[in-house]
Formats: sequence, C-alpha cells, structure tokens
Amino acid sequence: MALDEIIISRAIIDRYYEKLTSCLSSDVAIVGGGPSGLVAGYFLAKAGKKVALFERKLSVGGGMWGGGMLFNEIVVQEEALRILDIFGVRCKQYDDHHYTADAIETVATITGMAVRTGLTIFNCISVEDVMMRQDKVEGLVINWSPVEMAGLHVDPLTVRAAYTIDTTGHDTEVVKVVARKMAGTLDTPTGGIGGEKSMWAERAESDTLKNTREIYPGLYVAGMAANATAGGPRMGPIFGGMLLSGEKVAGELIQRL
Ligand code: 48H
Repeated sequence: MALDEIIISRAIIDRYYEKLTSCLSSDVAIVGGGPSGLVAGYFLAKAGKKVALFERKLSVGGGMWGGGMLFNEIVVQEEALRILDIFGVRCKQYDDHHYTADAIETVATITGMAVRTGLTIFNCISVEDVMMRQDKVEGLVINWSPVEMAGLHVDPLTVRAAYTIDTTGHDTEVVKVVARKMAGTLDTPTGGIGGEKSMWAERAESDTLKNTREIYPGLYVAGMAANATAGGPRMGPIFGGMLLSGEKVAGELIQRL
C-alpha cells in the first residue's frame, strides 16, 4: 500500500472540480437543503434533470434534525406518508391523523437517496444574489459561507439555471434579493413579501401547497419559504407540507423543462 498525501489532495480537488464545473449550467438550482429542497432535488434528479442544491451550512437537513424543540421526532399527516414510503423512511402511527418518524433517519435517508439518484449537493456555499436577464432569474451568485461568516470582501462566482427554487425556509433569502433588486413585483397578493404569520398548523399545511409556485419569472418558492413569501402561517414541527411541497415544485418544473 502506497498512500500518497498529494494524490489524496489531487483526487479531492479533481473530483470537486468535476462536480462544480458540471453544475455551472443546470436545469434547476435549489437554494437551501431543508426537507422541501431535498425532496424537490430527488424528484427532479429522478426525472433525469440536471439539478444542483446549494446549502449554506456544513450539513443539509435544515430544520428537520431537531424535530420539535430538539425532541428529534417529526410528525407527518397521512397525505404525506407516501413520500416517506418512496424513500423507505419508517413511520409509526400515533393516532388516526398523526404519524411520527425519527428525524435523523428521515434527513439521512432522504439525503442519501437524493444524492444517489443524481442530485448534486454543494454544502458550505451561500447564495447571495441572482443572475438576471431582463426580468427573469437565470442563475445564482454564490460564495463560500465561511467567507460570508468572516465578512471578507471576496467577489462571488455565478452559476446558470433555467429555473431556481427558493427553499431557504423562514428567511426567504432569494425572494428577498429579487424583491429588493429586480424590476416588477412578485406574484403574491401584495406584490411583495407577505411575511410569515403565527402558528396555525392545519391552515399552514394546506397553504404551503397552494403557495408552492412560480412567484417571479424563473423563480419558484417551496416549503416554509412559500408561506413566508405569500403571508401564510407557520405550522411547527409537522413536516408533511414540506415534503409535499418539494414534490409539487419538482412536478411543475418537470412539466416545464
Ligand atoms: C444557501 C441557505 C441560504 C442561502 C438559507 O428551513 P429549512 O428546513 O427549509 P424547509 O422549508 O425545507 O423546511 C422548513 C422546516 O424545517 C421548518 O423550519 C418548519 C416546518 N418550521 C415550522 C415552524 O413553525 O417553525 O431549510 C432551509 C435551508 C437551511 O439549511 C439553511 O441553512 C439554508 O436553507 N439556507 N443556503 N444559501 N442564502 N439561506
């Protein structure tokens, strides 16, 4: 056995470079690796689309790891069980309407299957802006999150995508950039960002699906970001809406691409 540190370094650099250059242009760019983004990425990849997901943190999974208040179990409703079934995540029935799953199993299993199906995930990359052409979002402006965290003045790089999905959760980060910097209005009741409303789980879960759609040419919202953009309520640690929203946005984009 002749292990060579330089070959180890070269192997990592070469392989990462292959991934990054292959995603300089993609069908769909997803911003945020929470449950909705991961599920959207899985279905798009399964349909043969070129899809890259950018996640600011070291780990994907977003708000799912912590279940509710760090009790690492999630609740899903019956309508969403079929999504967990697709991934092979084990669920337990709690009563007629509520089912539970282990949060760690859910994140790990969905992530593993999405990547094996063809989703390329870039962790530790923050999306700080969009690339625009006339009044359409056509890509993303990205930078290392440690650069962002250190407040260093380092210019970003740009990737092209036919469509972008904002799955950044409560913060709606891509939508905020578009509302601030681009011409025209968002396709929301106010034309702007409605802002997230207080807890109402049942209403929020159905609103999440309704609000999952294109809100600016080239830009879709899904998951918590869909409600926070439209002005819908939050739902707490029930995750069926997030999973169904990821499936819905992928389905709409597969039709369009
Ligand atoms: C790169 C970014 C950027 C950026 C943010 O919050 P998430 O888990 O998103 P969803 O919508 O899939 O799931 C929401 C759910 O976790 C939740 O919070 C619920 C159901 N709350 C209900 C309630 O009442 O509180 O994940 C978003 C991800 C995170 O991992 C961020 O780090 C990442 O997006 N992110 N990545 N560039 N600019 N902004």
